[in-house]
Amino acid sequence: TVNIKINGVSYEVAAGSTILEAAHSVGIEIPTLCYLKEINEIGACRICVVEVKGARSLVTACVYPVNEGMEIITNSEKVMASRRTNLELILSTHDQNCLSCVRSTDCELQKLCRDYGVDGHRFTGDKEHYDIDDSAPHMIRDNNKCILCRRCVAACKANQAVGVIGPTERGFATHIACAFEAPLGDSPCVSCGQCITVCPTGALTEKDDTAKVWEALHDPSKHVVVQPAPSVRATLGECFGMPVGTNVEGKMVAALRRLGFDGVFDTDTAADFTIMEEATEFVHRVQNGGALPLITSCSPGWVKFCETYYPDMIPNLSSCKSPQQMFGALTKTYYAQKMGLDPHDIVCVSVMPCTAKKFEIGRDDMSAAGDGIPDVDISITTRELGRMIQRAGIQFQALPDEEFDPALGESTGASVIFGATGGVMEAALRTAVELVTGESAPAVDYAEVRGTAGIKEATYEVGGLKLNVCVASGLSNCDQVLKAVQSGEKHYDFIEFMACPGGCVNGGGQPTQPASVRNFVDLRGLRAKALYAEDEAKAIRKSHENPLLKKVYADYLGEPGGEKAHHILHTSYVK
Ligand code: HC1
Repeated sequence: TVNIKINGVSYEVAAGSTILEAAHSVGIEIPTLCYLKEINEIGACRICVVEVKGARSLVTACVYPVNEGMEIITNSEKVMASRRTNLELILSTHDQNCLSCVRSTDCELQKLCRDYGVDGHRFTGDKEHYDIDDSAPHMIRDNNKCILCRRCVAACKANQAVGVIGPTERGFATHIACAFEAPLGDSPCVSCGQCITVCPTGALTEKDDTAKVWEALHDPSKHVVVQPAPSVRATLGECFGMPVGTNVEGKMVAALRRLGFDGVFDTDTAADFTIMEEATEFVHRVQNGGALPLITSCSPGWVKFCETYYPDMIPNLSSCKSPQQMFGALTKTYYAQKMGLDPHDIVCVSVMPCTAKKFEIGRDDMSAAGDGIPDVDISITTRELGRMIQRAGIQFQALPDEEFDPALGESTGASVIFGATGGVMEAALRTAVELVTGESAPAVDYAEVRGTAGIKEATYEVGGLKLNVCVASGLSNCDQVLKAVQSGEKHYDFIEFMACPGGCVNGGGQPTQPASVRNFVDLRGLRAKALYAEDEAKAIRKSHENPLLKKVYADYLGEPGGEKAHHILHTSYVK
């Protein structure tokens, strides 16, 4: 530790910490805009400036380390005036159409301007005008609201190893763009949306598909069903100010029912089918010499990454559709038949923590019912559902807890942990072990693949077989694992990859949290904890024991991995 003074008060703080971290540790918050811990430590926006006794000018707290005896002033007149001027300059080129901006009230620039009493009147003059880029299937870039913090650039390159955006031109004309000003939709972007979750303003947003959902709900000729993803129950409460890591499953169901959906179902149900099919596929490949390692295919950002950057690994991808798509496929086939509905009249809406799911619903080979009928019609993010509930005037926190409709709403503990990194692997192992041994295994916990580490490895003995497994989340970690596999340095039998760091709990469609929270709170860990708690509380924790799943296979699909199951629940990939 080192001894320092902040605003005249003495503190003992961790050696090696930055002024920002040291101040936070003693309860003093210093505002930031560009800083994102570990990936964007560039000290560029100069909102976090503070005075340090003896220093020649104001220093940036986000990157400046503390030293023994340092005296820091965080709120002097000079500091406040500097922050205010910087904000005024940023605002002078910012589109101030805040009233209907989707980030109004959770915009980090808006909050700072309010805190510092800054309006857009001091510096006026030229403004660049940028066309809105809506070419990608999942998001919109509005550079008129960009403040050049480069957080999106860092998320895309450092976390995701994709790097399709960067600063272009110089000085006043600087803006964030793809190479050669190509539209995002023409770039090798994988639609993960990590750039959106770190954007402090409304410059990057998901494509809002809520109007399509309202239209379907208002159309009496349509039977509209909804499926929220496993992780949405662990995050939706944040849209209504509830603490990070609150499981709001019951209130979410109640809200969906009050929005008017005809069937309130659960993607978790389909996740159990995914495990049944994927574990069957894995055991088949192990016993019959298929392509190994088998790699999971439920994260569409990862699938697109594989198709774009590692086409040689396509044979290793599981042919299973993701739970989102399996759910839609079952809705338009099994459920339509059971209910006597024409699949043309069913609208399947998914609520996902993910922006790549908007891209996934439009992929080829995603029509189990044929005749061009999509498995899933509309995919909205957790944030969009939050806005729908708000617009409908539903008092979320006051809702009672309700249960999913039974027709496609029964699930196990294995399925709910899909939403956290390692969850799909653990769920698959619970089933694969019993498929291999033919016996009921008493253990359901695979602790080695849990936790928020970017890369996890484990070896398990299963019925005389030694299985090496690996779990990675965040595409730069997936990239690292793939390089090791391709070079022969690592040998795995089964790999779980999730595009977003931490898995779906930290997906690109999840509620935005300001950097002041992101930098200091373990969002992924807290959200994942809510899912593991639900798993532990469930009476049935193995996918193959789901009674509804057994019934659907017996009455409709036939054998797991069989011909009909393959037709409805599996897909193919493109190079
Ligand atoms: Fe996910 Fe999945 S877990 S991909 O992370 O396999 O998005 O939550 O819905 O489809 O079930 C996301 C989450 C989600 C699918 C499942």
